Amino acid sequence: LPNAKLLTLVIVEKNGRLLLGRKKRGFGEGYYNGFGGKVEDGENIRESAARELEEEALIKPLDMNRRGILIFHFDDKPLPWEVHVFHVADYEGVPGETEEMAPEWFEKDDIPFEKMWADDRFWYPEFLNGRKFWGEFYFRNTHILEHHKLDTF
Ligand code: 6U4
Ligand code: NA
Ligand code: NA
Repeated sequence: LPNAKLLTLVIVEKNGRLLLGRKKRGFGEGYYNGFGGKVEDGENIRESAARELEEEALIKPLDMNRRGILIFHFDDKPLPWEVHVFHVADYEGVPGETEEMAPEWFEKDDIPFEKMWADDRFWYPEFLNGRKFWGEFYFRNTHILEHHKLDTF
């Protein structure tokens, strides 16, 4: 997507559970989410995703598969966000709390959607089924999801 802000989102799935982080500060504070952030100048998307996982959860991915792209349109932000979603099945290290995130494991049938971004309940099921997806979500006042479309491959 031209003129979009590039971000990453990494979700670790190991031993049948998902590792999510409760965001302690900044955008999405208080929400559970995967790990990730803005792609910086001079980085490619994949290395940026790995860097964010290391910075925010203190673990290094041993494999990383891109599963989807999410486009977020906000009526109160100038540019749409293009979020590249990665699946990690194995890692090095021990997940730990950082200034930004408090990691927690969740059973796949117990994901805390009520404390997550409104789009998540739509695409997590596809993610968990191993499907590739492309979604576009339109938010009002940052948080209210007005409408969306979601394609799977
Ligand atoms: P800095 O400024 O460095 O603290 P940075 O870590 O680069 O920030 P951040 O944490 O603001 O970026 O990135 C936002 C994170 O939230 C990214 O991983 C993408 C994710 N995200 C944003 N909107 C989302 C949404 N609607 N649903 C979702 N994840 C979203 O599941
Ligand atoms: Na971040
Ligand atoms: Na960042």
